Amino acid sequence: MSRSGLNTICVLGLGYIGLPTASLIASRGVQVIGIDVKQSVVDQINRGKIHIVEPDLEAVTAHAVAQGTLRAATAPQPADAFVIAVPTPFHNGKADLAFVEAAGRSIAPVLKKGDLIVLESTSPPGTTERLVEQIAALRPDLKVPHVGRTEACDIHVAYCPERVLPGRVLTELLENDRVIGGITPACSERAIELYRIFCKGELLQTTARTAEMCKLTENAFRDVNIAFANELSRVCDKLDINVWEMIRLANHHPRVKILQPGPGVGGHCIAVDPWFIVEAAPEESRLIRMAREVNDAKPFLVLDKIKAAIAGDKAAGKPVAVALLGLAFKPDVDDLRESPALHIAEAVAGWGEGSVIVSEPNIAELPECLSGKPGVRFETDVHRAVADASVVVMLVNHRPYAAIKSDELKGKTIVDTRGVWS
Ligand code: SAJ
Repeated sequence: MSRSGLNTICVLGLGYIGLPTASLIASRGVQVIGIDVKQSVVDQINRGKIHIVEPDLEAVTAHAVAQGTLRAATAPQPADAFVIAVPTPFHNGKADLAFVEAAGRSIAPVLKKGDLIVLESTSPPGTTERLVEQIAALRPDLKVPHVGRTEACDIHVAYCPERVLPGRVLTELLENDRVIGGITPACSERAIELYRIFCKGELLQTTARTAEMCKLTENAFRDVNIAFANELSRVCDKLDINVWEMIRLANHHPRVKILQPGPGVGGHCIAVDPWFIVEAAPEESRLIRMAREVNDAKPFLVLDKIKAAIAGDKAAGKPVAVALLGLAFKPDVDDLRESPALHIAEAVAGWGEGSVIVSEPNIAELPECLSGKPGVRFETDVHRAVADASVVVMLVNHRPYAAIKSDELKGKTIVDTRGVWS
């Protein structure tokens, strides 16, 4: 029995956030039911196995399943708290909240007086308030909370965004501070009791709307800062200045901390979340939109450089062979989602110019969009990839590429999008 009275927690959505959250709460001895619409995911978790790549997660999940505090199912069951961690994709300029709505519909029948609902999915401001309206319509017998009112309610509802970095999810779930935005202050306090079960960071209380905007702002902040670095790389190219050296020097100023230019911004968060702000307030978010555009344009600039390098080799009568180093969306992960490097590789493979040697140390085989393409070869030996190429393109500075010596690059045309050899 936990002191908070939160004895059974139902976590909806067992993906990159829901599964680690469910496993961590269960590891504290609290009963957790993880819900996922995919039967295969549910079966796998009930066997103590996981379907995503995240350091240490399988051990924590397996232990929780073995000690009987974590089990998975396909439909919500009565619980004291419901944590919604389902995807909120962005399609054609609009946030798609269908999964949040489906989660609301699925928990409504099992809700009882005293329950807590927490939304964690990245959402446009106002989504948690709409979730309350949905619950109120489906369960008129329950007194729901209202913004700005303080009377006692039958259920509590709050928004608490996740802010963990893929690859460090368990550590960051434990240690990061959390922003907890209740529909009312009483809702925030109830949600704080839930996060106290496993979170060592500060639990910062605010409104649901502010917490929703705060999550979007964190990722838009990073996007705008990366766009600044990417814009500087264009400016410096034009003015024949080494952007990496220039940024290194500028960062010696005590109040300047410029991020690193790259081939573009990937992943399923930073390249997406700023659009939620632009959708909600298009006239007022010019800088945020512009940053997205600057970052989205970056892969095309890299492609122009690769094209020029190939043309140079052809003019010199050399047979064309392009080595593309890295496909993931950032260093030392296997995640190819929204990866600018992958988009670049697909485009180069589509040109049909000589041979294309693709290296990605974190995956076992080429993704479908590249495998079997004429002239494309997957090369697991980093040194051979470089040796066989006339043009070497550094797309993702994975750790194994540090073994490439400058001698190996002699006589080759280099396109370095990460400043590794610049
Ligand atoms: N990138 C650059 N230059 C840089 C830093 C990053 O080009 O100087 C690129 C990366 O190569 C990558 C993209 O940006 O393509 C995003 O990578 P990231 O490491 O900045 O962030 P993510 O997407 O792995 O995780 C982010 C984090 N948000 C912030 O740092 C504000 C994480 O804390 C969030 O929890 C996560 O988004 C999320 O789920 O929203």
